[in-house]
Amino acid sequence: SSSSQPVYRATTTAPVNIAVIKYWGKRDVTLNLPTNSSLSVTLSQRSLRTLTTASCSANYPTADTLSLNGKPQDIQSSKRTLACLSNLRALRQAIEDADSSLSKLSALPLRIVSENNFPTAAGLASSAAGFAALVRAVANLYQLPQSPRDLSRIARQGSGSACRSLMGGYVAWRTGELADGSDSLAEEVAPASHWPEMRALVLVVSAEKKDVPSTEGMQTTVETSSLFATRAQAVVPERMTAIEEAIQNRDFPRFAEITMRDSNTFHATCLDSWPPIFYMNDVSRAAVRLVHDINRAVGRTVCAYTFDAGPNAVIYYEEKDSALVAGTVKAILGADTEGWDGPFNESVANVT
Ligand code: 2P0
Repeated sequence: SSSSQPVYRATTTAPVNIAVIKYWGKRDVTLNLPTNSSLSVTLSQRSLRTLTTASCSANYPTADTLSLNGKPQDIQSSKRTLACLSNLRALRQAIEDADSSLSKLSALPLRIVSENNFPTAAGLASSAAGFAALVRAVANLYQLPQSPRDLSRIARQGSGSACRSLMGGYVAWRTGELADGSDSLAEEVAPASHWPEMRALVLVVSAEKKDVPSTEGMQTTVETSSLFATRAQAVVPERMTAIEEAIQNRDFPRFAEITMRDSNTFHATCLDSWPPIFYMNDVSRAAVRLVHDINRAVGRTVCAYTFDAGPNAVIYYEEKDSALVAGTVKAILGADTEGWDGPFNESVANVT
């Protein structure tokens, strides 16, 4: 009977990444090709990660299924999920064609079960960890030989920022030049071990769903902002080179200034969109002022803020300044945590 068929299974986790040079704008919407390169820091998975199990079996109903945090998702209407799965199946099919001793997993329905340990779509990069985990889990299930770099090309089609969550440490997503997107992929600039003192404090200002989803927001910006083209073409390329140098040299003040300036430029293009897009709120702006106040009071740059498509702040600092930075942020903004000092790079605090 069909219930006697085997179930093949693989489980994995994927981290959140927080960009210091922001991805904002697509030159190709279907393939998720960006208008500019971006660079992020991968978080440790201590407090923010997606856990995903992929399985396949002849016992399963014929359609692939996906559940997120216990809720079934309609993957047939998600072109991006379908694109990831069909790419992965094609790679499995190719190794099955080359080796007839392999089980024909590519012919079996998939069941994907995914869980985030943080609020979904609150500007906490849930789609990045989510698609990275989905691609990694199915690639493991299929025992694909592809490298993280190759898999990043697939994850990118799920969500742009997901390509950067397939690697640890400091990761660049190169915009690429080819129309088919084959050269638009992630690459590790430096492993986490290169700069183990780096810390990220995630300030959860609001865990609610964001006003304007990223895909929609970036399209509005591309179509209506006059600042946008300058940022993408003239500003970001120089910042990519400069921040990669700062990372290689573990030059925190330089890393911090570029990070803060690029967050500000990204939010300026949002404000310059028509109608304008507001992601930061009063609490976000209080965090910006506080970071500048701390740096001025100390007389050197010890912390940097960055904001994604939502009001939550991420504050980067080095472990040696943990008491100063996380301690002051906690005292002033009323955040409910302390700076983390351990082998992990991230901590999360509520400041609502
Ligand atoms: C980033 N963000 O670099 C930027 C900064 C938000 C602000 O990548 O449409 O969810 O799925 O490719 O990756 C959020 O956009 O967008 C994002 P899609 P994604 O992290």
